[in-house]
Amino acid sequence: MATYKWYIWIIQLFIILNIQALVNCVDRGNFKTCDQSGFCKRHRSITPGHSPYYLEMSSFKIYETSLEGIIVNSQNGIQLKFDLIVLKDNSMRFKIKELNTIRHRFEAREALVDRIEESKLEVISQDSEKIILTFGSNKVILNGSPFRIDIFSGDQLVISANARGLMKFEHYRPKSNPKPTEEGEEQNEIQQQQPPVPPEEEQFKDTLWEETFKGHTDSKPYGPSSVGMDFSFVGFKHVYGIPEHADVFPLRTTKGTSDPYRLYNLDVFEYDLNNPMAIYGSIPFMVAHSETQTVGLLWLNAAETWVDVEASSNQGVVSSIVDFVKGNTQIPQQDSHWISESGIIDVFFLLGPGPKDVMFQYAKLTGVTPLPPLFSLGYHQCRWNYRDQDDVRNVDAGFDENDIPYDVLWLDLDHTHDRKYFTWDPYKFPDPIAMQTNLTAKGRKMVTLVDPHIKRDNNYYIHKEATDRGFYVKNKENQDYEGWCWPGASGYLDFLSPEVRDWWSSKYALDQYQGSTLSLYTWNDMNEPSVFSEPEVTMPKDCKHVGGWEHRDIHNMYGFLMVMATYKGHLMRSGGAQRPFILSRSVFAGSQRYGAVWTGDNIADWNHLQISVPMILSLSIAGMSFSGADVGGFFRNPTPELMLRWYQAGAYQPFFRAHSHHETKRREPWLFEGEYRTAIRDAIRARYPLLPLWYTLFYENERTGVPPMRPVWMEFPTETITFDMNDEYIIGSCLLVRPVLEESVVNVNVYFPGTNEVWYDIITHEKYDGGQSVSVSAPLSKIPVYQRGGTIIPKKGRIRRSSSLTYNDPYTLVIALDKSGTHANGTLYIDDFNSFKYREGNFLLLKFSFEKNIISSKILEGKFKTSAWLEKIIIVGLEKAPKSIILFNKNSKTELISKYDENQHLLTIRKPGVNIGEEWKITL
Ligand code: NBV
Repeated sequence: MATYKWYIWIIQLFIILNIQALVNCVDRGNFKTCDQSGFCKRHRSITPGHSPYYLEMSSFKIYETSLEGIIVNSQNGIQLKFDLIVLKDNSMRFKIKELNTIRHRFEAREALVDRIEESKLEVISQDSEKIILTFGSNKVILNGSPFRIDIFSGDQLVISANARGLMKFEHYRPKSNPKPTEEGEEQNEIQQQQPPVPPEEEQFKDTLWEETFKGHTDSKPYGPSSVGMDFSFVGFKHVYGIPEHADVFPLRTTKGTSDPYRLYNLDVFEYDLNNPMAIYGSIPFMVAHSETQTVGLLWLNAAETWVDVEASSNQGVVSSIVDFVKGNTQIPQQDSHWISESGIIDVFFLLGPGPKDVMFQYAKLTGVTPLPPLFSLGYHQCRWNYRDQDDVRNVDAGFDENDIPYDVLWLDLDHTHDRKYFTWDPYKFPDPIAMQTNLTAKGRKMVTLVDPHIKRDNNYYIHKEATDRGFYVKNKENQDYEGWCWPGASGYLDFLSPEVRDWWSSKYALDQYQGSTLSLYTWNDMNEPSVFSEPEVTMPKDCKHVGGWEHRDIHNMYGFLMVMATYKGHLMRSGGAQRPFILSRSVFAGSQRYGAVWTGDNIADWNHLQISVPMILSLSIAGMSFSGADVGGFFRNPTPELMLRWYQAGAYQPFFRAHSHHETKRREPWLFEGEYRTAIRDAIRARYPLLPLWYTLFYENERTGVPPMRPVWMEFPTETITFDMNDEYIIGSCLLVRPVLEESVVNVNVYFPGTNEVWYDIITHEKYDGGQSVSVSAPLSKIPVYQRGGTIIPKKGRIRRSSSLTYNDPYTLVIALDKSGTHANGTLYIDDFNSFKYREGNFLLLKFSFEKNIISSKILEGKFKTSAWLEKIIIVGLEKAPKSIILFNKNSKTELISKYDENQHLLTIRKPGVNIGEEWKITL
């Protein structure tokens, strides 16, 4: 205890001095390498090709949608239960856990949606060597000895499990010299049933039952419990995903070159770039993509996980199978090796075949981002911290004075009374309701920060209730765990407990959270969880959660569970009437069901701006479709040029929020000089006309799982040139974005995908043929964004103070004609922008098309009354001016006025004047 106090004192000093703002980058030595992590080292040292695991072929039972059997470890005789389940939508799952165990293993069920539909399988042959089964057009070969699973999409082998024989399942076992535990667990009895520690683990025995890192000892009362397996993606040169890492989009080879990618939610501020270190979120989902096939793999495990990736040389074990099947030696392959500290082996294979199919399949398992309220797609203004109500009033007024729209003002940590969440500093924020009302009068909202660490102050109602009701995570001695965070000594709520989650949800009720209104939304920060006083700045793994689970088992889900409860709290406080908006720093598979994520404490430098694009893409393809990075960079002061370029990039990314550390210079958008100030203002304003597009895309995302911000290959799956891209992406299927991410650059290379496509600059309407790279001019005022020919984008031309004030504003349709100049189509989704009534059919999904000189609008689905009308249609790429333009609607016929620009091939049809919710037709 004495050492602990001393340590805390040092930490306090560290905070007071704010050392983090002075150092240049993260101190890597504070975070474990694979070598310093016993289980990672044990798995990584396995020699490929000698798997001791075999399937007990006589053990198999086959059911309609699943089969089960036994896997045996020939080295120690340990038996494992194997379940294979075929799922609807071209997917399949298998699970492996101990058959007889002395301790249950955690399964991350909460990450999945409630009901996962299964589908029929057919066993086509079974003998003493293998079982062959099919589902849909897929085939699976279960190889008996050694245990291996080969999965074919059609005739093509796409994934092979344990082909390299790296599977390892560390069964629970008693200590050879068991120390009595405080609960007096049944270890002695168990000891008699269990075999001794296998000889191959001898060399690692020092880290099996205890591990020390930086002077902190993990007591590991249950000993080694890790699981691991290899998966080869056959026929693939590219794999993506497993966020969150500050790295490029296509995953690199780690084997032999660096540590594996680490998935362990950690508070790593000022993170280093281009490396596999863990940061705030962990989504164990990988996507492999080639010109002909896309597949996905979800490794459902909430414990610390490491993933090795290796582009295979074709000499591996799998190549022999491929050669056999294909008669081909030149098939590329990406090998991956997944290693988790505890839990079961629970793997989902998503067989595409296309990238959007994989997104849909992943959504079927882990859910989707529910359609966000419109305001949350607008611009967000944040700073650590807006000091007091006057500050808030001035910042808010600054937007109006400078004619800049914004939707949400954010209050960080210091709005609270002594860092007690759900309270307000009585001096700085004496009247929070009036402050929020001032914002809502302009349609704006507010967000406050609520962290998971609770100040241990007996006069604080949250702490008192949490203590009295036993709601805190316990330490290894079964006492309330105490860690050090912003408020000083803190307790950490046990969000694994449904009872704690319900209680937490209730705290967001308007009568509980004093000073809150329905326009106040929530930011859950520090929920990895971050604990300043502990190794790796997080909770010790031997802490205990409800049900006897160790923190080790659930670590990567802690933030997910917190946000789950916050989301429910927001739903409840409005009686289910309003859509919640929650931002979380820590994420896990399935977090998308509860809100948005941002990439944490980045730095105001060009490299961090560059990495934000692949980081957001990685999150996007792993379900977190509502993601963004702190615009401007959190730490340090951006140059005006960097600030501007970051605003320009952020305006075309899903979550658009500027944020900064309290020690940086104030940087509200109007605080920059001259052309920077104008261009920053223009960048924020550029977001607003496109909100109808973003909103429509998020609606589609809720239905299909396809993210609004997409890698170019998701739209152009066969264009190999796009597979390595880190600086270009597509919004929906229609807007190609190549933000300027480099200093002093006034030209950028844009690759225009699709040999049969044309692209139009959204400002100049200049036309570019697809299938080529072009150096385009990008002076400070320019954001290189291009509309794809053949698409129709709905916009709203009037920029008001916030998006809520534009609900009934008129629309403009921008029709960019395809290469033949004859076709285009697009969709628009409309509802009340804030409630869940759309789920009862109160919405409109419209389809616009341009076919051979007829423009039309059709209601695809839904019913909704809007007073918004269509004020303009712009047609880009029209070869000549039409002789007449006639509108047909509701039995009437009207000639419309237009203007044709010969140089730009641009036709503007003025005031069609129809209600946007009606069906109509215009002939040219
Ligand atoms: O609450 C203060 C900050 C917050 O502004 C930032 O966005 C979070 O990522 N928070 C981290 C805690 C401290 C950062 C040094």
